[in-house]
Amino acid sequence: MTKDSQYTPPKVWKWVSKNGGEFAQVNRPTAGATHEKNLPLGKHSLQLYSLATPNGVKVTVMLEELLALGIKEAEYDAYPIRIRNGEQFSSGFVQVNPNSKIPALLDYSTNEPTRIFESGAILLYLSEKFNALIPKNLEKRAECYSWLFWQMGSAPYLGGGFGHFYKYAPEKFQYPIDRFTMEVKRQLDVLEQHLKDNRYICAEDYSIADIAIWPWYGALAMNRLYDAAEFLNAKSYVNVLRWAHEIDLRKAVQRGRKVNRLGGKLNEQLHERHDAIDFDLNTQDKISS
Ligand SMILES: N[C@@H](CCC(=O)N[C@@H](CS)C(=O)NCC(=O)O)C(=O)O
Repeated sequence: MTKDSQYTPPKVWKWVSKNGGEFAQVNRPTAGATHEKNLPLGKHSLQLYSLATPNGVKVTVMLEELLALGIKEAEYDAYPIRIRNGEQFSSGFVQVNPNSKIPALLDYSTNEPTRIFESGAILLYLSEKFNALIPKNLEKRAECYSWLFWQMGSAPYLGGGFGHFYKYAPEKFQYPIDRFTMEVKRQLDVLEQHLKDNRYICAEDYSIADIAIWPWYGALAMNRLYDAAEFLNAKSYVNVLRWAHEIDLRKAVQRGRKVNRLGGKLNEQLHERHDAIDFDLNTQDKISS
């Protein structure tokens, strides 16, 4: 970084909304609703408001995995929230998640509708509600919690740090790219060393820890995130890749990845999901207004 590009922070920071960044239209320093709009409501007990980003995919994969286990109560309606259009700031969405981030879930099967936000909380809630995809034994469960929370703590370095400065920032700066690349490679190595001796994250059983970590680090290693696999020398993380490819073959994962996906190949998009049969229908019919 040259001396000319150095920034001297003012005494009090002021919001410059047009900073040239990809998300400058929606990012803002205040919380709460910007406009009145109710959320759509479908026929199932579980109502998901999300998008097929890594955090969103965790939840749709989880629900598809529960359905694949034969748990019919996990049927759900999933509606896309267009975060680039600011839909996360509607009054309806803010009531479900005051933090205005996808994914957010409403469960109408409880006495009063239960709201759950934060993808990790949603995975835990669903695994406990249906007693599935989480180890039964407490010690193994503890290991699963540790990796789940490891993911929740590490993803902001990967997404908000590395992904932001490597892919989305209006200019490329070496300092933040070096800082976050170092951390992301360290995290990949944590996984690499762990997966050398373990088939899945919590040893022998596929669990919510895999479901949380795969859409981030699995996608990164398979070059589906930030187009950064070569830059990160992802091929050197052979056990992460072995694990990522194994999970990628799961039918429920393939279904979950499509739900609320608004871009990319048409046959990989299912804008709204209300029934299993929706996967077989023309996705154009599912485009919501
Ligand atoms: N810790 C949250 C993070 C969720 C998150 O960052 N969601 C992003 C998409 S992946 C979002 O909604 N961004 C909209 C915004 O920042 O306004 C979780 O895991 O649920």
